[in-house]
Amino acid sequence: MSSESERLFAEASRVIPGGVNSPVRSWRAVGGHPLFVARGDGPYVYDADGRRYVDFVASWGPLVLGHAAPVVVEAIGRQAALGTTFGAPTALEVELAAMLVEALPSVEQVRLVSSGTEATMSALRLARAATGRDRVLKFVGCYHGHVDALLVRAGSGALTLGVPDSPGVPKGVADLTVLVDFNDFDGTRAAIRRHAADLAAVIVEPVPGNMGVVPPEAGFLEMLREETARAGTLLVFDEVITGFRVAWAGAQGRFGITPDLTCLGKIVGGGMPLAAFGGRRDLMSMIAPAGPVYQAGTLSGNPVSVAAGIATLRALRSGDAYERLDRLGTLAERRLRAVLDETTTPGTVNRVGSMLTLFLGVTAVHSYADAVRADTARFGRYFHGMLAEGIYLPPSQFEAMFVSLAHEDEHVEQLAQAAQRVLAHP
Ligand code: HOZ
Repeated sequence: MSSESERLFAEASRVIPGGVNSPVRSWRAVGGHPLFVARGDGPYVYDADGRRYVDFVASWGPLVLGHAAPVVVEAIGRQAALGTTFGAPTALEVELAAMLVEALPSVEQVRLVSSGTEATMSALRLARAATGRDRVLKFVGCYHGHVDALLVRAGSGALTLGVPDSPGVPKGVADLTVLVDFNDFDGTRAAIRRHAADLAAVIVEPVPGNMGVVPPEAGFLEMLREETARAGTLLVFDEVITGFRVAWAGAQGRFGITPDLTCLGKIVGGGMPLAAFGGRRDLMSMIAPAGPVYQAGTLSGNPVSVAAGIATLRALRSGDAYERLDRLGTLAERRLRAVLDETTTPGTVNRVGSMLTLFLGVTAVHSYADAVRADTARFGRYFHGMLAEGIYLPPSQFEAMFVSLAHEDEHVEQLAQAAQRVLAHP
């Protein structure tokens, strides 16, 4: 029987490339057609056929309060009624910028943009201008949006779909990108030293989430800080996923590292299109119109997005949000590990705070090389089994799933019991 999602996907495929507006949404890696979502409510999404799922995708990270959180919906409605965009400064954007500066000690000034890609692209331009150098170093399997220079051995949809290097990226641009393996101390140190004279920036997801979650090994981020400082290279933390996710002060707060520049997105926009890049005042004051490095956007600091972001950050700042997120994340990890044991399924769970990945077919994942050894065919069967159980997971082995403040223990228990049933029948 064909479903409404199937019908919509057929129609979408006629008018949208691949039927989706971002490749990770397609189910190429797991097979089948994507669910078309009709609405979300707290921990749940409802598809176009009216079926309900416990959602652990969270729109790929932004929805730390869950779907349609009343404080966010109210803030969006209030601002929308006053006007949706002015192309002029507003008081709200000053408030959000001040919240970001207060939350992240490394960020003295911040520029609001509309997407994570814009944030990383602009941070790299600034790093190149500030250092007078051209090369950037990135880690294989890390994903920083679809910036030309960073779409080289990239993670997320690029890794999932097997196109980590995109046609259309000029060779001259890709050649300026130095590639190393995350958690490879010696290789990274050697590459930074070898390219020091021309290395503008090292950009890193401090907790990679785009090859599945791969926690940094003890001392790795510290080593990056020391080596970049020695080389006069800027350390850029891409905290688009980890910002306000793994701690109020992001991964830099959780691990106690001070980057030169930070990119934010997802949670800072409260589920609306908003991102940011910021850092030391001497660097940020090079951004136009304060300085010569050009960066601009009609919808930058969009008031509706800013209102959603402020409402979300206020909710996260009050009470015990991060204790609760960590507790739920710990519970999910513990229960999924128990399921792997009980069903004698080879696999492992990587987690930092409320972001986690269940890897199948590999028993330890510390690197990209470990991640890509995962059993993606088995993951595809697991994904569809979980969907049939009413659990909505990212449709790729190489992504993070998220718990949110809308989840309760019972939702984590539903996740574990569904996984138990699905993995018991490989
Ligand atoms: N970072 C997101 C997934 N890992 C990107 C979402 C998208 O590409 O649509």
